[in-house]
Amino acid sequence: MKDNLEKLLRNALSELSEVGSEEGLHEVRVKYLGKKGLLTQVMKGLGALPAEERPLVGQQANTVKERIEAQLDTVLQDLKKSRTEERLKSERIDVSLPGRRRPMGTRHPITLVIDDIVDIFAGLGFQVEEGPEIEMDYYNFEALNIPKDHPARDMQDTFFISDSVVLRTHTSPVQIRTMLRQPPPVRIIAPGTVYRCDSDATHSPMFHQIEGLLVDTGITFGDLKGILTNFVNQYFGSGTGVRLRPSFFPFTEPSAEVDIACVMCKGKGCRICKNTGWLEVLGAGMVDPEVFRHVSYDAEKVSGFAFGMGIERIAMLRYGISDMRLLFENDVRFLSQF
Ligand code: 2NM
Repeated sequence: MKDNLEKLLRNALSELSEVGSEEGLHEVRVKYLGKKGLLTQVMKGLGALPAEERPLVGQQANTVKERIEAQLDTVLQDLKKSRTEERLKSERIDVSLPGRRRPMGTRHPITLVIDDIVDIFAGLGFQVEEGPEIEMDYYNFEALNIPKDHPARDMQDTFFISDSVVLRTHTSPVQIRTMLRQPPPVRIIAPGTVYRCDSDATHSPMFHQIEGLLVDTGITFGDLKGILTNFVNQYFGSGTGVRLRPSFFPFTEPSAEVDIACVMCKGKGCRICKNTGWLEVLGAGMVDPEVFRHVSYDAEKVSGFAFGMGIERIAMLRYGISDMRLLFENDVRFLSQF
């Protein structure tokens, strides 16, 4: 019996020394200490021994059980330790690695056009002015000689906030506010967002304009033509053809529409210019004396010209964008190309 127990202990320890996993450890525990385990069976059989042998063998069996249990625990701790070490090795965080860089953003094509145009006019002595997008009816219409019954005020074109407050339909109220604030001379450019109740493939209810205003003594239509020709040559390339056609705006007299030779076909005629060879890019004119009266400028002493252009159309021409809606969807795959 004594030899039997010694052999059992040796076997158990030798099996434990080869265990490589917690499952394997569990198997050994069941094999020796389980309900039908080898040691359990020995202990159950103690009763059959002669009474004088029982205490010694019983004590020996207990010692064997304790040794096996202790070794089971040691092996378990070793397994846990090596598993932790492996995790620490494979999951090590190198805090000295550089961080992931976020991709650099790009300016929106509308912003690019505004910035470039503002730079050109800044070079011609114009100052940038801004004003509110929610505007008084008075500054948006009345002071600009757009009377109450004018079609531009129609519910179909204007977003009304109340009877007397609108979303500005152009940036002209910035010019009015500037003239009310300061005496002539004035030489300003007003870029910004404007709103019209109009939405289809070629109209967005929110779009962008740049308007300009120059007021001083002795300003003529020749100055208007000179400044705008200079701008067109800087922005669209020197030698770009420019032509003025008579037009009408309530706030200028005389008024003109400014065309440039088609940037795609250089005037030969193509799809972009609808075979005319020309593209309309600006509206302009000499400020109407009625506008000066509203801002208390003396139309006998000063004169001036003003102009305006839509940014979306210029951005499309400049960057060859075929669908205006791309400018408003803000798809990064589109925007990152600029
Ligand atoms: C345009 C065309 C012509 C314009 C006029 C004024 C003001 F305030 F001085 F009267 N601001 N902008 C103007 C003139 C705008 O846009 C097509």
